[in-house]
Amino acid sequence: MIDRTAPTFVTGHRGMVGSALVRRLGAAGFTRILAATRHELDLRDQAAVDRWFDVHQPAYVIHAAGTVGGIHANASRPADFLYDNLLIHATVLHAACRCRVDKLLYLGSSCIYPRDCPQPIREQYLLTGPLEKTNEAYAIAKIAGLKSCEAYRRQYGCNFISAMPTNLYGPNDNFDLTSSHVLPALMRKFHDAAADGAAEVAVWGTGAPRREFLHVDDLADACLFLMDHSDQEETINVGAGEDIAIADLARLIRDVVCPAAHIVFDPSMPDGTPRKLLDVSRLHALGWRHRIPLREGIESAYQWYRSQLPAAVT
Ligand code: GFB
Repeated sequence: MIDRTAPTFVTGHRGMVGSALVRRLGAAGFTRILAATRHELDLRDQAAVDRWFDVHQPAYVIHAAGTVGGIHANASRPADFLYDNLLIHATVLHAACRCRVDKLLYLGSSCIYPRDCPQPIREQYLLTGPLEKTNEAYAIAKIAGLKSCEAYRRQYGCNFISAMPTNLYGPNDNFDLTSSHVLPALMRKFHDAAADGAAEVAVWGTGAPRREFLHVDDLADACLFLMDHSDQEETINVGAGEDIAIADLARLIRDVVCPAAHIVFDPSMPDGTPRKLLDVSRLHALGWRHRIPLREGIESAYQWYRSQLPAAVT
């Protein structure tokens, strides 16, 4: 187990993943969780990141920061996604190596795997085929980060490990309809439909693509588990092990949020990858499994969403 009293830096602590990590580490008794807002530290600035590491001397780093978004944000802002993420991963890994941190966990994304992978997707399928076009830029930056972890291990002996989470959801998700992922977007659309008395909710694409969803609290738990129990170079998929068609996800969210709404599909919007189900047998073999079933997770995420709204619109 890693030392609960050692300084532990969570990058991106205001985001959905970073904030879940801070909650999880706090519950596990970590006494020195380090964090920096975007305003305090621009992770794209190597000199600033080096200075920050010199001053704070983290023993551990969980690297959850990044410029992220759903299919539309990825497809419309590829330069930002590539630039920000290439830099953010490069600066943090380089500073962590320079400061000789004891261990770093790098978080990737299931979109790093080839678009038309056999399913479920095993870790060894990385770089065996072309990427999905809608998120190619983001995926390339994420692959560069993953390969950097391997390179720092080989050249400098750094204990950098990595995990590849599936699509995530939960508290502190992004609910902006142009930049969010599907689950928070649909939650908001159905909520707004209930509030406005609207009969129809538009679901992008055909509804046929399949996605796997993991509650972010499960991901945070898996991250702590890997920090405690894995030192291996090979990346590890983190998922729930089952997927669902977007049309069925829409029905599930409708049932929780606004059962009266009618779903209409908008085929002018992209479907993206047809299917993205991770093979999680490597993680299961280490002894970790997710706990939060999808419907229960959606119900609790919806409660959280409502708790954030002004009283008049909940
Ligand atoms: O979650 P999502 O934006 O990202 O979309 P990806 C998943 C599927 O849901 C796509 C459909 O087929 C969307 O067309 N969808 C239906 C919607 N209605 C909506 C809606 O209202 N909003 C959104 N956003 N989607 C992202 C990647 O891919 O997943 C990233 O772009 C990253 O790089 C992330 O990997 C986890 O699963 O397609």
